[in-house]
Amino acid sequence: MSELIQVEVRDDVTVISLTNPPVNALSQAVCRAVFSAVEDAARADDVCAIIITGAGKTFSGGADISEFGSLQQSTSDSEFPIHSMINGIENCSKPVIAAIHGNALGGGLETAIGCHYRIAVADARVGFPEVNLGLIPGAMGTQRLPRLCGLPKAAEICASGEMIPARVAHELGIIDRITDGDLLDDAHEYARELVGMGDAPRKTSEITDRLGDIAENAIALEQLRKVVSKRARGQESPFRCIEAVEAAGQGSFEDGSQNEFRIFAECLQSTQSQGLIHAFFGERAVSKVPGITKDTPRRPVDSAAVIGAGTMGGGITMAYVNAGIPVIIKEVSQEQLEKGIERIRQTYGISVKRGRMAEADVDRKMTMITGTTDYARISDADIIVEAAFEGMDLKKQIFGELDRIAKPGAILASNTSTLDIDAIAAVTGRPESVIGHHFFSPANVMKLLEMVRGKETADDVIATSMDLAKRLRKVGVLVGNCFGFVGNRMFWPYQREAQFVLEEGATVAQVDNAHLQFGMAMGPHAVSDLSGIDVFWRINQEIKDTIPIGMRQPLVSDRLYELGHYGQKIGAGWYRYEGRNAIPDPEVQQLIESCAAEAGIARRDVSDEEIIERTMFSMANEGALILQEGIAMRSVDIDIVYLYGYGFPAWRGGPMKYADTVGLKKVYDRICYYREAHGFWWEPAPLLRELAESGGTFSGWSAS
Ligand code: T1G
Repeated sequence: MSELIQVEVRDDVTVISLTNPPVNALSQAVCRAVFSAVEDAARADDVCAIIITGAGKTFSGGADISEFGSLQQSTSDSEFPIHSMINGIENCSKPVIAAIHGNALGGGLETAIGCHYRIAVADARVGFPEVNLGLIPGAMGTQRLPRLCGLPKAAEICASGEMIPARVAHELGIIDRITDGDLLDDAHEYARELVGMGDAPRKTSEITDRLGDIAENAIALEQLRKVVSKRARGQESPFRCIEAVEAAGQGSFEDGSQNEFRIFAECLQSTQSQGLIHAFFGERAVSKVPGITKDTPRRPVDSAAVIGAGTMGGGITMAYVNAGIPVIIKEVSQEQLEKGIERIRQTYGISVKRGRMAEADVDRKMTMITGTTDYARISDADIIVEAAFEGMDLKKQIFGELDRIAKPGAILASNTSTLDIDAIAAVTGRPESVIGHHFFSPANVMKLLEMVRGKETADDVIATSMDLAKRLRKVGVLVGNCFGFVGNRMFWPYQREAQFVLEEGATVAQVDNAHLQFGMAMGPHAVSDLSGIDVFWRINQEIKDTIPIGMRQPLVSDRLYELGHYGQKIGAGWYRYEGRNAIPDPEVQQLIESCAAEAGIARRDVSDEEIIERTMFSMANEGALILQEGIAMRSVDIDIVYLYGYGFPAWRGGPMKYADTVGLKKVYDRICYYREAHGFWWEPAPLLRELAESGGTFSGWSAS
């Protein structure tokens, strides 16, 4: 008996339990062990049926993703033990039943539908999330699933990667039975019934009456492709899923399986899959902070206070309340307080209108929010999050007050997006309790929470903050203290170059469209209009004294500010707005050209390729400086900041992973070219030069 599975015979039924914690990943070794256990049971005279289940909290989270690097060179499915295991299960002469709790995902679901029958507890979930890794189900899932739930539905499940509740899966025909009792007892009962019926085990691969009509399927799949196109942003795997599933209705199971394996192998070797797998492990890696362990003390967070009921304060309040933590909001006036709380209620109301929440839920959450204009009322909060106007003087004044009233041990967090957390901490007598919690707007939706450690921030405050990110269902990334921290510090060169290329000849729409084609959620100028040109202007005022005299600065955004073009919120910025519809503005184009003429900048055609190089390589160069300064611990921390805070396409892995994919030698050479052409801003980071010369990568580099 291997330690990867447990096998026991109970009432002449062999029970095979996957015991590969934490998610019973189907490693090659697990697959081989299951295969031989099924063969043993098939030969055993005293065994009449087999149950396959998962030990611990789940059935199986799928094939072991960490093994894919070694599998990328595989060219035939015979090298994939998961195929042999599933085919061995299906070809077993005795009934094999999957008993599912927790999740049956990816290869886990493929194993379950390779079994002859499936029983699940009501709160189990099934799904094919391979698409989120840039893959498709690669163990005949695209061929068996349509045989259970019909081809269009199977394609939708594969292309979306969504988890399906067991009861829905039961209605679709993917699961045969739902139990509210003991899963294994009921699975045994099911086995006895099946054996008693005496029928040959039902092979999923031989079911054909659910595959439907080719022509009708083609129409449904064409519609699905249109839906997928709207959200794919350049990702290919959803379309490859549809391609593989469509083949299930056009030929034999064997042909469809061979076709699936071909597509799977192509996806496995794609840079998109490498980027998405990097993102998958990266999202989990960032929660691992050197020096912070499960034994590091934590501080309690059972109540919170938020300073400021504006857009950010309201969003932060909702994030806490959604996690079940009550909030007192402190504002300067009753009017501002009431306005802010009403905005929260209205935001919840939108979710009710969209069917995402019930009115009763809104009422319950609103009872968890109280307000005050008196600092004394928030003195007992476990954590106080300052979300006031982005100005250092005001933040210092607030933290001076917080230091005076907050109870001992309270965590004092600032939502500052760029300012010096050490300067803020220095106005208190408890700098060890001060930390940056930089939320991204809208704070109740965006998953990124940039945690900014000051030089005196205590380990228990960091540990508590990283745990709190998970409670708030955010991705917490710990970063160091510098202007703009990681996200916004890299966003400056990105925005700067996006403006310089306008002065040199590109149009606003061309720059934004080039970025949409790259896979960004929004172009840089649309982002500027959304965040507010006035917001960027104010932050620029904070840093303009730090920029050496004579350095080239963007010319147009300040002029837009002076003209009152603050962006989407006033209907005019880089674009004119009809509602949320952005329309290129000839007057802005005129302004760009006149600014360039005044500065003596010769206009020329600027290619999309140059636009992307200018913004992406300048960001990667800044990221290299951030790494060598220790502001980010690993390049993957930077990548995750950009995936979850800035709409960077996950299938590119993040700005540092993208640079690795391009090749650091090429990135370095192009930066040297732009240095010659455009001057100081393009000084190559020493770390980038070092890695380019040594053939290294950002993801392979570590500070130690
Ligand atoms: N392989 C390897 N490690 C995995 C894993 C997997 N499939 N799933 C999770 N882990 C690790 C994870 O990195 C973390 O490690 C720990 O387990 C706990 O994960 C042939 C090709 C299952 C819903 O895409 O969605 O099957 O950080 O924190 O919140 O067709 O994990 O502790 O060191 O996420 O309880 C398809 C991926 C694979 C599912 C559980 N399956 N996993 O969530 O735990 S490809 C997936 C998840 C495949 C076949 C194809 C979630 C979860 P560490 P966690 P969780």
